Amino acid sequence: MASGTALIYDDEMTSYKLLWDNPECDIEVPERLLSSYEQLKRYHLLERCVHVPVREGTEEEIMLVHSSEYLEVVKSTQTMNEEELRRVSGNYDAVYFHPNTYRCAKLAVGATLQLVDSVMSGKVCNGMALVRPPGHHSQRTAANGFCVFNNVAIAAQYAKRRYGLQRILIVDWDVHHGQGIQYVFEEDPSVLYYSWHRYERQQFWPLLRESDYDAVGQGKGKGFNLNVPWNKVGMGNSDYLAAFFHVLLPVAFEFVPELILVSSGYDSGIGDPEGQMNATPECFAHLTHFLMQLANGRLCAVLEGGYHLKSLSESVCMTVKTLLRDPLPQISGEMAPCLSAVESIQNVRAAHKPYWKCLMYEVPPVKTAAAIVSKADAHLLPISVQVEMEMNAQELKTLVSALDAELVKEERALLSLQNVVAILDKILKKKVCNGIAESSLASVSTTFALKHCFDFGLQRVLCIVVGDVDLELDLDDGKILLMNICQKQQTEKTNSKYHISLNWREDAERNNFFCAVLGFILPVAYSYQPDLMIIVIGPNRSLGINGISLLTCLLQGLAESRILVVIQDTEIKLVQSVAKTLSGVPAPDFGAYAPASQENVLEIKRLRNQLQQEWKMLRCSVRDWIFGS
Ligand code: TWS
Ligand code: ZN
Repeated sequence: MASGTALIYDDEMTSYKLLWDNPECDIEVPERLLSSYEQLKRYHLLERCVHVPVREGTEEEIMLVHSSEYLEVVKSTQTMNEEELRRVSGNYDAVYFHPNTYRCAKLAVGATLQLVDSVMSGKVCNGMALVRPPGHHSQRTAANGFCVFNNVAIAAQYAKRRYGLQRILIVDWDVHHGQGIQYVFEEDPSVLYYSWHRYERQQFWPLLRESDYDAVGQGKGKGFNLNVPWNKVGMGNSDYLAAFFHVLLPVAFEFVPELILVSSGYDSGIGDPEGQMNATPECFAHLTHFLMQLANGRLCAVLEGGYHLKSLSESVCMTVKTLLRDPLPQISGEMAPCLSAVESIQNVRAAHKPYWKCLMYEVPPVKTAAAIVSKADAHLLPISVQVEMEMNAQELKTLVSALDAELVKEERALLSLQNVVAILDKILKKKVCNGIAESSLASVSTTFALKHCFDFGLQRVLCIVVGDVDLELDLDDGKILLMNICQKQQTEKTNSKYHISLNWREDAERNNFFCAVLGFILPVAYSYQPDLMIIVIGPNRSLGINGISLLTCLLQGLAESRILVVIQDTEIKLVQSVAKTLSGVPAPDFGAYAPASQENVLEIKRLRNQLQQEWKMLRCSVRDWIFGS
């Protein structure tokens, strides 16, 4: 087995910088390379490495990932004046060009490929390339986030071509999501991409939905994209180690990579102004050490971000020192991952469960989500319930306008949708099983939710309305079965197969709702076989909290337990009880059995007679059976 560590660096890559005032870009400075290189010298690590010269990446190599049109754009910046450079830079997000950028970007690609060649040829076992510009954000036709050519993505394509590799692992420990790498290999099962990143529920740059844990890859590449989104800042050594132990390493050992490429950004380290994380330089030694146990030790680390010069250079040294097989430093801090980290880890594991044996017999995903008006009440819900933020306003508008152009214009209506859409979306995408949403206008939000369901491709939705909520629905096609449980006799409406009114008056003395649920609602619901259920609780409800909980409890046998409960009037006791039931706690105690009132019994009898032709599970006598069929 090869030994030795390559170090690839050329000070020509410090020859470009930001030429104008732009606070968004002024952190990406030549000193990042200089200080890292100086620190390697100071620790006498440099002299222990094999020095490999850089070269330019060729156009053919760059075009393994990028389009020729984009290559021409970058090439054209060589001869531009400042004004032209500013204009081109402005076409991209968080990017600046300098006349030397093109040359350096080619050197960064070439340095990365030199490293791959050194490792693959057996000249060395592993190594690091200190390069600028970084690469992981850049895309087929776009520069992005200081990145011009995608050094690591090009290296993976190159290694596949040149060395016939079938499995490459890319570990992106930079604090930003390398969406550029994700896009290149999304459908490619031969490249496993792992990234953790500051995400904060999509509030952190690059603000992408596809940075979340449920982006698992596409087509043949499903299962080969691992995103660990950090929803809080301040993640430290134990959080990073936990993500390695419980997500990356089990999957990586099952994947059996032939080569590891590390998108080695150190803005995930302590002190970095971008990352705001807490991992100490020693942590990178441990991360490196774990990865060295895979792929026969064939590991290529390629610099990405890192803006706190001291933290950056110390962490670079820790990485190189470990590659050189020095003993590992002690890792500091209490060894306990924080709750937010564990939550992210659990979510990635659940999302990847279908694709990896090591995750298969594991953690159930979060079952219940709640979106409530008063966030201060969140602590009153069972701890297993995931409390959602309201949906991002822009995302909501986009979603709503696609289905209902009029609705978007009404601020109040739109607001009432926020919670409902956020939870429904989670249920439809199977991120959670069921959920509760408070909504100020249950009629508007339920009507919209139903539209959204059918747009998503559902066939049958059972909608049970308790209280006064007017839904404007077309109920002829059987895609919705609407059951209205109300107090007042609705004289003008007669029951039809898909629109049923159940007049029910709860008796304060006796809990007798069993009679309605067992004798009517469940048999009809089971006959219908819905693929989602929506329970809407409006004003003037004729059912108490216990009755609503019982209903919710027993309906969980249908639609794979997919239930959305929409509650109009903020009522924490009700939310609490329903949340308990949805998360699996048995129905509340009803006290001693009491038979239903005469009035209620007659109502159920009337409905059964009326509808048993249509809903055959209502039959419970031979007479029903013979005369009904
Ligand atoms: C780093 C892109 C703030 C928050 C998020 C400087 C202002 C600023 C610039 C763009 C940026 C930064 C990377 C990529 C990177 C921000 C800023 C993004 N950007 N990628 O304080 O390192 O790996
Ligand atoms: Zn970064």
